[in-house]
This record gives sequence, C-alpha cells and structure tokens, in this order.
Amino acid sequence: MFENEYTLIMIKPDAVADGHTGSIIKRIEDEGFRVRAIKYVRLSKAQAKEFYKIHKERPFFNELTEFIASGHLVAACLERANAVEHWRKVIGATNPEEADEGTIRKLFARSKGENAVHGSDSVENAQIETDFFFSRMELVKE
Ligand code: IDP
Ligand code: MG
Repeated sequence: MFENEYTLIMIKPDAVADGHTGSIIKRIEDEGFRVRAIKYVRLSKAQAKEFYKIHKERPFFNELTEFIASGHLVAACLERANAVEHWRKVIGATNPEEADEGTIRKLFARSKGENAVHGSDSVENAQIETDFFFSRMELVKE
C-alpha cells in the first residue's frame, strides 16, 4: 500500500511559531501519508540558501532564505501513492489568497512568502530535498 512515492515537506517557521505543527501533522495522517522520517531543526542562512538554490535568481531569494532561517521548522519525508502531486493539492497555491478552501495554506499561511508549508514539485526534487535533510540511516524505506 505504501510502496509508491515519496515527497519532502516542511512545516515552515511561521506555522511552527503560530502553533500549527500538530494540526498539520494530523492532516498528513488524515490524507493517508506515512511519515518515513521527521525532524525539528533550525537552518542557518547558508543552509537555507543551499536548500532553495533553484530560486537564487528570483527577486524574493533573500527574503525567502531569511525567513526559512528565522526559526525552527519541521522537515519530513512522506510516503503515499502519488505523494508529490497529492501533497501539492493538499497545501494549495503559493499565495494563500489564491489557495482553495480547506488547503493548508488557506487555513494557516500568513502571506505568499510566509506560507506555512513546503512541498517538493517533482519526484526528482523530492529525492534531492530528502537527501538534504536526512541521512541514509534516518530513512528506512521498507
Ligand atoms: P511553492 O512553494 O508553492 O512551490 P515557489 O514558487 O517554488 O512556490 O516559491 C518557493 C517559496 O518562495 C514559496 O513557497 C514562498 O515561501 C516563497 N515565495 C514565492 N514567491 C514569493 C514572493 O513573491 N514573495 C516572497 N516570497 C515568495
Ligand atoms: Mg516550489
């Protein structure tokens, strides 16, 4: 049942600080994901720049990496059928004002930048992002 796909998610510093960690983890379980690895961690600015290097030319890169390094976050590797696409559907549009009702960003995001959660945008990037946060020892995929 769970052998299908993996995605890397973050509960970003805004949602952790606002006390939404438990609600979001409950939603993860309710949506049928299995948590394969999880950690509570604060990134340095350099680590945030490494994680988001795909966006380094974007005008919001400095704002984004300052925000991600501003407090503790929760990173997790989730398993589910169609995990990448399903999580993107559950979190909603980048800008909470454009996100569908009931999505995590609609419910919990502060703004387009401080938008509560991350989700990998492809299976390939999920692997890269999972390797950023978790060692082989921490990921037992069986
Ligand atoms: P995504 O998280 O929905 O995939 P991306 O376009 O990949 O959105 O952007 C990555 C992250 O950068 C967003 O989740 C958000 O935190 C931040 N971001 C995106 N656009 C803006 C913006 O216009 N201003 C500030 N931050 C932004
Ligand atoms: Mg993205």
